[in-house]
Amino acid sequence: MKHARMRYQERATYCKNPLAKNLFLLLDDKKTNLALSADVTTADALLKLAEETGPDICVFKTHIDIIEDFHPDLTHELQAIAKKHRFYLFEDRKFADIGNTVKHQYEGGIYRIADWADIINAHSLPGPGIIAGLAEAGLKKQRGLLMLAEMSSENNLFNADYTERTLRMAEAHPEFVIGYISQQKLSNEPQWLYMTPGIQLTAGTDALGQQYNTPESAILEKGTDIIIVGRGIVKATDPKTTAQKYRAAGWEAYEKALSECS
Ligand code: 5BU
Repeated sequence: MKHARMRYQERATYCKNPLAKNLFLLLDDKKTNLALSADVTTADALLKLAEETGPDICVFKTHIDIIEDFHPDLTHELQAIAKKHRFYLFEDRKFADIGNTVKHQYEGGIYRIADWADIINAHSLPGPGIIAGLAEAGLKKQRGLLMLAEMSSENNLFNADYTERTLRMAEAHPEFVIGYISQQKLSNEPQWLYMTPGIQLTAGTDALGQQYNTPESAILEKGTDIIIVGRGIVKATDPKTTAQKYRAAGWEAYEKALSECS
């Protein structure tokens, strides 16, 4: 099914969260809807990827707890690269506890995620307290939260009712929730951003249940906004050139979606 399409910059006018607004504007300005999932395990590899792919991405997604030689300077350096190449930092932490605990996990510990990650994500499973807890730490720093509404892995336990209830929970916090991690567009309200993992240039699976769709399938057919690509780029012989290919595929799908409904 094709979805009526509005330009990202027009969507920005509907956002109640300042970061969401700026991110939508950046997409059209920089002409990229590619997020890199930087799943590497050393600080040097992480910084190298950020430098190499920075000019071609809108979001740099981390799993900061897989970095073997983490040091607080790393996040400062990442922030400097993000500023230079104009992309946002997204820590894919998938918070999933009570409000009080997630607030500590977000602000404190070794990683101090709230100090450097523009975007974080959370499961709705614990109920709305998780959003309230994260918002207490994130709102004052102008951060944004994505709720996990669907996952890409096969035989996951998400279902239509859970997704629907996740949407209701998010809709009650438009000042902090900026959108969803999902496999498809889920609402007709233009303010919500959809970021989609499980993307490669060829559809397929990995050996551990990951399921891949193409950029065109996500952006054009399923109506999502940003493609998240990990191994498709990170494991390529030339990540920079490969990122450019994904960028072109994602952008072409967006332009095609716009032209099909104009
Ligand atoms: P890949 O190498 O492109 O398969 O990496 C996908 C990334 O997205 C990886 O960091 C996952 O943790 C993340 N991910 C996912 O694959 N599927 C999901 O539903 C969610 C996150 Br939520």
